[in-house]
Amino acid sequence: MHKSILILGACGQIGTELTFALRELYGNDQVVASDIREGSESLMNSGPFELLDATNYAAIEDVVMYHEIEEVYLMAAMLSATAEKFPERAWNLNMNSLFNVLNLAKERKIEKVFWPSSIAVFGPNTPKDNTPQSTLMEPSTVYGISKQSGERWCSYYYHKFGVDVRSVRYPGLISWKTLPGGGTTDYAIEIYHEALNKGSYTCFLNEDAKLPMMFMDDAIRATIKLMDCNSDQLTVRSSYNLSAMSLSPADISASIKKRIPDFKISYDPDFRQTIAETWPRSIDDTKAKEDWGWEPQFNLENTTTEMLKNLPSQSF
Ligand code: AKB
Repeated sequence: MHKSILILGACGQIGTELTFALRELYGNDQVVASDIREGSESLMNSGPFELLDATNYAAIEDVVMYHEIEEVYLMAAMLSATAEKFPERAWNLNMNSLFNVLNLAKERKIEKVFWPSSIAVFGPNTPKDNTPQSTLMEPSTVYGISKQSGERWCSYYYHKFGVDVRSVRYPGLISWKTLPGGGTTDYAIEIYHEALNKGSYTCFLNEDAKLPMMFMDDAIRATIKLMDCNSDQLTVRSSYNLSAMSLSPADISASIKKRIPDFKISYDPDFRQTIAETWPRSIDDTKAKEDWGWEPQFNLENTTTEMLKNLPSQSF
């Protein structure tokens, strides 16, 4: 099927894998990767790439027009831990980039938008277990506030201007191809790296800090599936809850120990523990299942197998 796609933030943790997956599906030349910096050699060499600042409307518009783009995936964002250090920069990046793509769609220069939300939209007063799709949301982090505002704007642009914007609330994502940067759930990747490289890991969250998590392959599949379905299947235009597993550092450590018995973990929680305490432990994603047939494929055991099998071949 012919489809021309632009990915903003293509060199990040999700953007990299999404670019590869979409290029595999629609052809290398159909998927334009873009970022404010260059990415890995394999990403840069596998198809068109544009150096692009997602906060610059005119620059995005130029690229959209030049490549005759129909769909935009906006993956550029500042994540939870970094955003606490640079609140205004985080707000500017996370909100202005979203307005840019929503306005391009409103002006009918593009047809469809994907924008990622996060479990960070929930806050300390949200029910923590099996968190419903619609519930009390009072995010207490800079990142969470930007994501919740973003959800409201997506819904507004859909209802007011007919903009076809689609979104999921990603849990923490575990991946081996690209390192994450600046998130509260990054420990779940660092732990595998250090298990292989050092045999031990000091975790910045408490051992029992349970959070919703997902293997990257599932997240990419969910993203593409949501973007592929008919618009009239979708009843949620803010963002869909999405769930796969609920994990604490102790759970991941136990799973690693089954394969690396000498692995040792210690705990030295920092400010990210405070962030984690405001997020849900588990998520109810019934709506995503009902509306567009979402079903995860990875649990902790096959995630650990994939991570320990693939990480040694990766050089960062
Ligand atoms: C983060 O930890 O900030 C992200 C997220 C859950 O959105 N991984």
